[in-house]
Amino acid sequence: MWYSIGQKGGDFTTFKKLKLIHHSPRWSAVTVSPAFGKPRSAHRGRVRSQCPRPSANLGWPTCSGVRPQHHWTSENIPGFVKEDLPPTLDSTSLEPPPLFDGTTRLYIAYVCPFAQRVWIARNYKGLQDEIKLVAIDLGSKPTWYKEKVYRENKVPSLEHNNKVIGESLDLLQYLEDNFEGPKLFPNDPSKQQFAEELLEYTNTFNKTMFTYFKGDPVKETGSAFDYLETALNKFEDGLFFLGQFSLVDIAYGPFIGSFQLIFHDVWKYDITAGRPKLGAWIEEMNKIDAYTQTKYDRAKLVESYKKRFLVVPHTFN
Ligand SMILES: N[C@@H](CCC(=O)N[C@@H](CS)C(=O)NCC(=O)O)C(=O)O
Repeated sequence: MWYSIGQKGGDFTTFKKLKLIHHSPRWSAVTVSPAFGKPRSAHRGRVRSQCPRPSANLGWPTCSGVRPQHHWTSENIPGFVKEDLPPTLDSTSLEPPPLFDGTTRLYIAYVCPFAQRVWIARNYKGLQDEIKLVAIDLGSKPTWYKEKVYRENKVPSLEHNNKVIGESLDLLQYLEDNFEGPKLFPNDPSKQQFAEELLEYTNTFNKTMFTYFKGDPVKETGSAFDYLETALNKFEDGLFFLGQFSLVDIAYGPFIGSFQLIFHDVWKYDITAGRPKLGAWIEEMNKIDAYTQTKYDRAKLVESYKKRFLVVPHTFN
């Protein structure tokens, strides 16, 4: 029932896989670099304990079933420090990191919103020591990335348990299933259902934006932002899409954050005007260190979007 004809590629494909994760205990649909053997079930990774460590139990209900009302910020994580980010590796980097040496690595590009999704989840779950970042220059990739790490040659990808997997939405779920930390997917079935709807919409949302950047974006994208405004009205127990912070916020955060800047800088348009819920959501997101620490330099981001979407025809996915 998840294989609708006529919708292929991008995040929709990813979303179908996400559904499988939730409904099949034998799910094995993660993207695995063919260079490194047959796809294997994500659940064969490290077995997550039923009760995350107490200090991490600040997200979705886990053992207690009681939903905490706060999320991680630098104020409530003892000893929380800003991470020193690794340098970006480009084509002058001749050797990959020591692959499959037992280290878990998240390959990202600082400018990439898809990679940012997974990076945020890794930060929020407090996995900075457990998952090392490797930053790639998308404009001048090291040749070893495609040859030895991830044949798709895209970011993000995650090296874990002797395999490399990709697709940002799959990876959000993979972190949820295989690592400790605050839960990012709700237990409440009505929230789960809405989460699925919103995750499915991410692809449409992003495509709408990228398509109309070259037209009249303020006019043409209004309904997509209105969709989000309506969605943010659904649950009243918090300012996030499902009330409490979840992987839905992570899926949208990097994109909405970037679009807000681009609309402001290029078209002098405030995407939150007349959309109070969206404004409040952005404000709330900006209180979450796990997210703000992944934000790219504003001027460079705008420049990169202008180059990529406003001058030459694009292929983002
Ligand atoms: N559907 C993928 C999309 C990933 C993607 O398109 N990443 C871009 C960077 S933002 C990429 O690596 N593109 C290849 C390139 O630029 O050479 C996901 O959700 O992870």
